[in-house]
Amino acid sequence: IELENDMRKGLEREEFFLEFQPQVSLDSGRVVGMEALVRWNHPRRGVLSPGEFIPVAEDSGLIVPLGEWVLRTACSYNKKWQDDGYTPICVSVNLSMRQFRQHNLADKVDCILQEVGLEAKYLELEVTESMTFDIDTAFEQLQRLKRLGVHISIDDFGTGYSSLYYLKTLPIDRLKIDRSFVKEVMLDGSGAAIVSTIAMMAHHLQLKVTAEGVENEEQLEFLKLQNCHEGQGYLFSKPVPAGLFERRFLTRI
Ligand code: G
Ligand code: G
Ligand code: MN
Ligand code: NA
Repeated sequence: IELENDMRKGLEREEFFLEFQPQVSLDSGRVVGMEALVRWNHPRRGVLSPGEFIPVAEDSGLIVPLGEWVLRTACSYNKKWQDDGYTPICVSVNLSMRQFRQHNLADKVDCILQEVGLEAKYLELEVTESMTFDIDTAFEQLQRLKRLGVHISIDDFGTGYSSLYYLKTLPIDRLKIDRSFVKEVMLDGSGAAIVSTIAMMAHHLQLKVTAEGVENEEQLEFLKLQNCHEGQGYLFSKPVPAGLFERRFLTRI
């Protein structure tokens, strides 16, 4: 409850900020995207990570205004960087279950894109498998978002429940292989088998594949051999504040 009240004030006082983690094309080595990750500079506790406050935000419903703030802010940075002459890249934003259940989500996303002036193709929304459990509702919601022109990815793929039927039916663009599988690719048979199977399946379904949690060169080489399109992880960079992301990863046209 205390954290909930702090969060309400924190939203007004602009205590939240974003970090960005680069998403790298495994073909070219270029940064082709970035994931926006929210942090909270709490006045007494210091910087909190999402694991420490997203659950509270979910339970209290504050995730809705916070999620809108994240979307608007992530889109604003992306638009500003385009206006400043950097090569355009796509920004990925995580959606929470509560946001995904809102009937007017697509309208809100559309409003934010209009307001900010960002083309929809430069925004990707990340949902988890658990959000697609009710397939009819998920289909409708994703369809509304797709009609705007934004991309959709399934985050932490492989850790939840998605039947192959879901993957075939839902209008999604990308699978992000959960980092727990990537971590194990060089250790034993199963991590490698799971990653290569997901990558192959994604290719057949014409979905893009991103490997999460890429931490070393051995993993990177394996992922390239499996034709993963993109990688994200500490090997390239941890999530960094906007200014540092701009200096380190954005390139001129
Ligand atoms: O940021 P970190 O690197 O600690 O991320 C931890 C978790 O928090 C991840 O699972 C990520 O998906 C989630 N997360 C980060 N930012 C957001 C956000 O803006 N909204 C939601 N719903 N989850 C987020
Ligand atoms: O669940 P989601 O994928 O949205 O969350 C991203 C989370 O993964 C963040 O907490 C981020 O800090 C973390 N992360 C990003 N790259 C790596 C990595 O290479 N290794 C590990 N262990 N965590 C990572
Ligand atoms: Mn994510
Ligand atoms: Na993930």
